[in-house]
Amino acid sequence: FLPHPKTVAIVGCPFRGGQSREGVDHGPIRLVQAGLPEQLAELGWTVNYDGHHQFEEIDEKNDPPIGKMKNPRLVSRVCEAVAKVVGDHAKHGQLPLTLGGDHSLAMGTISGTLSHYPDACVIWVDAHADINTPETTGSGNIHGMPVSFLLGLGPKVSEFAWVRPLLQPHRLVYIGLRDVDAGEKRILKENGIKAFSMHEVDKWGIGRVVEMALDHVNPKRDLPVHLSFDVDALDPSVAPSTGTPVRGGLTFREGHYICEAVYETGCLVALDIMEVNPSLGTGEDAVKQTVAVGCSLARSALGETLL
Ligand code: B3U
Ligand code: MN
Ligand code: MN
Repeated sequence: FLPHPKTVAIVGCPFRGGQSREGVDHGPIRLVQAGLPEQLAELGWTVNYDGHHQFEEIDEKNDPPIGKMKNPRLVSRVCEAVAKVVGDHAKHGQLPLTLGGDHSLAMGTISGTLSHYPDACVIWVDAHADINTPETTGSGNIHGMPVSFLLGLGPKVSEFAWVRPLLQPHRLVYIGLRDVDAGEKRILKENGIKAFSMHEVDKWGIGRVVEMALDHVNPKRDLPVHLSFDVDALDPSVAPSTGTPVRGGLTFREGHYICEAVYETGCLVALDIMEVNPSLGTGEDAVKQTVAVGCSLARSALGETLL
């Protein structure tokens, strides 16, 4: 059985504690100001949006690193709260659309999805694998680690004990990778995790890649899908205003095709649009372009068609 939500619940998450650059906490407000709620209503969705999620503040001096992890208590508590909000929307039959904010938030959003749909699969669209453990991380930024927590890899960290490792490696697939750390490559191999890097996109084309990705995580197209889209998966010429742009990314159409094809399965139950940073990129045009792309990716995943 698969639910077919008619209501989208927008979860604005003005959060940047999973990385060090300022501005990504202003991503969600810009997406909303650009008219995303109205655009989704125009597509026929009932839109449940009552302002951004409010977070507890933890001062940096009260949140020293745990091992290499930066802002660990802040990230953990915010993600735990987001997991509850996303899980509650799912329980009420609504489709949570989380607007980031940095990608550490997906530790919360995917935990929330799995709390209600334990057999959900995850399509992670990103330039990065975000699968470092607290031991393999070079940067200490938790937005490079959420997947390892969801899979239960790496050492147990008591601050993150609330994260249930409910995601199984065969229920996860990546599209768009091109900046993966050596330790992450080892983790992907050791756990048999399927990933379509930009090499495979070039080789097979986006149509076959998405089909192969779905065949891997959802062969009968009967499992709920959580789509977690980091806008840095797109080429920096398409989405310049993001914290860690990497050249050689998805084109505008390739990014939208992924969203359209996932919508067509009828299996989508949750969506994240992450890492829009309106403080970055060269000028207001770059910001407007990135915000507009974030909105149109969301619309495509929620049923906007070209014809
Ligand atoms: N793998 C690096 C870089 C990175 C991950 N995610 C983003 N950047 N956005 C790290 O910090 O773990
Ligand atoms: Mn990411
Ligand atoms: Mn990324």
